[in-house]
Amino acid sequence: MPELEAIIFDVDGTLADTERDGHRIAFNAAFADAGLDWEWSVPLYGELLQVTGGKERIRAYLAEHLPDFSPPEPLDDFIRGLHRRKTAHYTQMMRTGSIGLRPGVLRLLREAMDAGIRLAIATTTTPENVSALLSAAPVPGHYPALEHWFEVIAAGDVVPAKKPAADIFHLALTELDLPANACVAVEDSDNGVRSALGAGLDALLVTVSSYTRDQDLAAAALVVDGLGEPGSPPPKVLDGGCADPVAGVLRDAGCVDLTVLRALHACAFGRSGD
Ligand code: XBP
Ligand code: MG
Repeated sequence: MPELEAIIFDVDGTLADTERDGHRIAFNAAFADAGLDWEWSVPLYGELLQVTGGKERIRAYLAEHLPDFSPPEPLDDFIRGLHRRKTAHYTQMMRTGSIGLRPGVLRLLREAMDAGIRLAIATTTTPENVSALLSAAPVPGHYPALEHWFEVIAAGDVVPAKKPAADIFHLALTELDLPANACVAVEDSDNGVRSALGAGLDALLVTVSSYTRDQDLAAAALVVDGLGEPGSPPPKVLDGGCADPVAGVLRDAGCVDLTVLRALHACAFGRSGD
């Protein structure tokens, strides 16, 4: 069985809790720019998140909530234009650093990079959004900008089908030139779980986010409420097929670090765990 060689991260909800106070606000700002009185509230947006991808989400909203809406131009063009505005608002917000990385993310990325573990991203969001988030994240002086820590950034419309399809994780694996069993994936949502497992990424860690803590995520190898930080209360184990064997390692480590990810990897791919 291969050693752990790479970690593939989702972005929204995983690296940063961007949906409620980032994407949602940007969608509403784009609607206002277009003179539309649509307002995606916090609970409504939670329902709309079942459809991944911003353009797909607008289309699904229209079909479900405004079936009689008649766009001022062909629907595809209208949605594309709205979404372009949304991306402009979102990237502007991210550039001002309005949403930071989740606790423990920078620590874990740094530990992985220092240990020679390769880093990748597999996300539904638009590539500009990833760049804006990562380039605003503060990193220690001698490290390059966070964006450059990731060898592969697979994002947005580059695959035929977005999550929960497995395409974006397949693409990340192809670009890494690694088999799924040499990787750990980190996700936050049920759509992400289906996508990662569909690509054979059984060593799947889920860190639940504000919109996903009530979802059924039990198919993942380990579900926790965050990565945690040394000196803070350890993450709570919520679920997962490897929860029992890995919980002790997590307790000893006090936070999700490389020892925890290696134990998860060993459990998921059937080694005795060393
Ligand atoms: C994230 C998403 C994204 C963002 C919007 O899903 O669903 O669509 O909400 O991004 P995941 P765009 O975390 O599972 O990848 O508007 O740029 O499409
Ligand atoms: Mg996500």
